[in-house]
Parts: sequence; structure tokens; C-alpha cells
Amino acid sequence: MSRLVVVSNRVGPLKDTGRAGGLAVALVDALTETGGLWFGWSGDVSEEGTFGNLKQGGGTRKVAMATVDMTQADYDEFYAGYANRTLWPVLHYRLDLADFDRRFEEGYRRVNERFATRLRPLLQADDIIWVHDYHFLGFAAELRAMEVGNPIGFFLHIPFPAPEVLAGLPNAERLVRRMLAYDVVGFQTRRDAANFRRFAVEELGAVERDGDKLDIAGGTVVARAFPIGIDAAGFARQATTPEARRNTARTEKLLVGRQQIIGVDRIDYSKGLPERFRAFGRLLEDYPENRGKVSLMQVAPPSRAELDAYAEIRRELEELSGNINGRFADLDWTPIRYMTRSFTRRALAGLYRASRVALVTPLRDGMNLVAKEYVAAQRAEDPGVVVLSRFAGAAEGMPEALIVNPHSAEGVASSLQTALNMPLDERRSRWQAIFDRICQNDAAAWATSFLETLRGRATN
Ligand code: GDG
Repeated sequence: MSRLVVVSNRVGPLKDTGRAGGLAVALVDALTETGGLWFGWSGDVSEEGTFGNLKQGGGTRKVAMATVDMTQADYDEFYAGYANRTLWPVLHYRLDLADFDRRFEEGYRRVNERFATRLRPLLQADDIIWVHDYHFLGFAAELRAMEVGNPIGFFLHIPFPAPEVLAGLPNAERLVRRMLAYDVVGFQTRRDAANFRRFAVEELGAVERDGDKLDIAGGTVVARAFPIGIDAAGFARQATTPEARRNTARTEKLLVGRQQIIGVDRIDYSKGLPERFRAFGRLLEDYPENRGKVSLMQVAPPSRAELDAYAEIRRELEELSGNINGRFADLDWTPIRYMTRSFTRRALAGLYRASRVALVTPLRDGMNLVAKEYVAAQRAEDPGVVVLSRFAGAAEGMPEALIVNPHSAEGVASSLQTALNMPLDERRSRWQAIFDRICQNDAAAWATSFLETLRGRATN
């Protein structure tokens, strides 16, 4: 079978460090199966944007890693600029937060081209190439310009917005046209894939065929959903490790019979964190029997702290949690436990297990893996309930969760009340249905399904 080349903004780790998510694990598995090369940014900024050495993974795993540094200008314009100040907000439907700066756009194009130039000499004739996420929308177009004819697939981890929203991005047509240089373009949900196809049809004159294909300029692109999964069995095992058990026990000891709602998110405006705090406040207000009885634990490791929009949301969360705690706290009970530190995956699994409800309220989210991890970590005999935003990709495959509109504090509070009082049988039957599905559609199945489609395109 042909060698797999994975391109992503960050490379590795090849080993399970206890911090790596299911994505890294699934990619390493896929890479190991055929032998592979993992290519991307080193995470370093250096003056010349040096090309790192090719590192070979040890043992029988024939996985090599090749990385490129960024220059300060690359970092500012490509990474902190176009990727995170322009594309991230626009693709999350937040035109109001987007920064449209021509230098960002140029930097994005330049880095896509330079990374492609660096990868070019490492490619072999029968490699198949799998590119990840919004940093590299134009990567295939660059490789094609260098006469690379190998199959190239792309997976977008974040949403693809409705054409009416994307049209607000300057030069959106050019960007999407460049995406059509891929053989397969994968999305988290059917809605994202349909948005992409509609943009290609309405704005670029592509012709839709067989439900998931686009014919354009003599070529065909497959554009469809490949919903990402987690390593569900692996995560369930993490929840029973000694480290997880210690964390479950520590939390339960503090709860002494009270119930806990948990949220786990990078601090990001897409995650609906202020809305979540407000909804929890509304629960205490509208259903006063929960005062002194139910708390919200929010794990929120900071991300992209250098961006203003992120610093602002942090301030807002501090203010909101301060207000709610000041208003409702009692001698032996604090309503919101808000922690901006991070935990190991095992510790997280333990915290999920100690919580009766997972509250997942993004305003937009490609998939949201936390919802799936929470389910995987539960005790089968006494599982908790997921309260899930309709705007998370995960909602498309989780009808047994309590689906909410995160903008409605009343609605979320009422669903929380339902979740907290849900009888054991109902909790079990809802949980079992979700658990079976996430085990079946796990991270490995996701990678296999994408790569089969890409290999299929290669032989057509
Ligand atoms: C993007 C898309 C899509 C969080 N805090 C800690 C920690 N985490 C882990 C979670 C989970 C991961 O980070 C977050 O994944 P999400 O899916 O929730 O969100 P994004 O980071 O925005 O990911 C998203 C995903 O890509 C995959 O395609 O689902 O929609 O936005 O695994 O557990 N992990 C550790 N400590 C923490 O404190 N170890």
C-alpha cells in the first residue's frame, strides 16, 4: 500500500504522552500502518524559517517527521494573522470578530507555498497526502503548481459556514477555488459539506453530482462529511487508571452527595463559555432547590492568549464567575469552580466520571470531542447526561443528548434541570446508545474511512 504523508500545523507526538488527544493517536496509527511521513510546523520561530532534520521514529514504526520553523513574519501574518484572526472567526460565523488585513492574506499564501516547497523533494511517486485544517486550505493548489500529481486529501476540523457568511471574507472565491485542487475535501458534518458544495456551485459554477461530488474545470472533487471520532475504548480505560481514580475520589469527597456539572474547553469565544456561566446562574435562579446542591466545574486552559478577543473573553469569565459566586456561594459551597489550568488526560477522565452532567455549549464547533470523551469516561451502571449545543458538530450524531440552544439561558437551565433529575433507566439507555455509536465510529474508523475514499480516488 502507498505511503501516507500527513500535513498538519503541529507535528507529533508519536508517543502517547498522556496529553495527546485521540487525533494524534489515530494519525500515528494510520501512519504506522503503511509507513509514513508527518510534516508541519516545528512550533519554533527562527530567523530563517529553518527546515528541521528528518527524524525517524524508533523501532518498527516507520514514521518519519519533518518540520519547518516559521519566521516572525510567518508567525504574525500566517499563524496569528490569517489563520487565527481571519479564518478562525469567519469559519465560526463571526465576521464581526474577523480582521481582514491584506498582509495576513499574503502571509498565508506565502507560508502555504513555502511549506509545499519544503515537502516537495520528500515526496515519493506513490505517496498519498492527507492535509489537515484551516491553516492549509491552499496547500494542494501549491503542490499542483509544482506538478505533484499524487492524490491529496484535506480534512477541515472546524465548521464550514453557510455561503452567505463566507461571502463576507474578501477573496473567498479564490480561496475556495484553491480548495478544489484537493481530490477529497472532508468535513465534520453533512451541513458543513453541503455549505461547501453550495458555495462551489453558486459562486464558482461547479456542478454537483451523486450527492457528494463537484465537477469543475474538467476535474472532480469529493466533498463530504467524515465526522471525527475519539479512541473511545482507550479513553474509557484512562478513566479507570489510578490517576483518574484519584481525581474522581478527590472530587467526590468534596461533593459529599452534591452533584457536579462539568465543562472542559480551551478558552475561546466559539465555545460559548459566558453563555454557559449565565445559564448556570439561571439554573440557580429559576430552580432554587439546586442552590447548595449543584456546582459547575469549568476546566479552561488558555489558548492564543496574545489575541485581544481571547484576553477579553477571559476577563468576562472572571467577572461572571465572580458575580455568580458572590451572589450564591454559601459557607460550604461554591457554585462555580473555574480553573484556567490544564490537566492530564487521565485526570480529566477522572473528573468526567465524577460529574453527573457534561455541559457543552459552543456557539459553533466543528465537532467537539469533549462531549464524546465525557460519554466514554462514564460508569455503565450509573452514567451521566450530556447537555449539548445544537451548534456543535457532535449534535448531528448524538440525538440522545439533551440538545440545547446555547443562546437561551432559560432553555439551557431547563435542560440542566431535566438532566439533574433524570431517572437512572433513562440515563442508562441514552448513554448506551451514544457509547455504542462512539465506539463504532471511533478515531481509527474515521481515519480509515477518509483514507479509503482518498485511495479510491487514486485508482479512478
Ligand atoms: C478542534 C475543533 C474538533 C481540553 N482541556 C484539556 C484538554 N483538553 C482537550 C479535550 C479535547 C481537546 O482538548 C479539545 O477538543 P475539542 O474538540 O473540544 O475542541 P478544539 O480544541 O477546538 O478542536 C473541534 C477538534 O478540532 C477535532 O477535530 O472536534 O470542533 O474546534 O480532547 O479533552 N486536554 C488535557 N488537559 C486539559 O486541561 N490533557
